[in-house]
Amino acid sequence: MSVEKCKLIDLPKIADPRGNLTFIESGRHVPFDFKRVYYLYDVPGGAERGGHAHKDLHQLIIAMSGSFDIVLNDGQLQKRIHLNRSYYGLYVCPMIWREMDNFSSGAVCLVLASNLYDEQDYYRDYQQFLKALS
Ligand code: T46
Repeated sequence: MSVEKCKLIDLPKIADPRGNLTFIESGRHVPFDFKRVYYLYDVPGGAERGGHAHKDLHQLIIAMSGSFDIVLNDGQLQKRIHLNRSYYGLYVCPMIWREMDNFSSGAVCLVLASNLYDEQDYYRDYQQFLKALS
């Protein structure tokens, strides 16, 4: 798995003078079926989240409101991505270390995940993550 596999997905957008609408169908607009939705909000200025990798989980990360940065790292390559549109989703494949920072005031980060929450799926120690890669 490499950072190159993580990509921005342009989600369908129905433009309307009454307000725009975006929809996501499991397995159709994202390259996996999702079983869980969670969101980060009320993130204080200067806070950092993430700091882990997943063994098997696929995720789509969307800036529903406001903006933030995600740094993706596959042990070799590192890429910083700024998310600030609710019609773009960042697909993150398994075995990618991610860190999130630079949250704007009022930012909401929505995540679609391919599986239910399982702490056993996490690498929360960077050295262990690197060891697993090698
Ligand atoms: C990721 C980034 C974007 C649950 O009980 N259920 C859940 O579905 C989640 C995601 C978390 N939790 C518990 C586990 C921890 O006790 O909530 C607490 C905070 O979780 P964590 O430190 O993993 O939060 P973040 O914001 O650092 O990371 C989360 C996701 O875990 C991760 O998959 O990619 O958001």
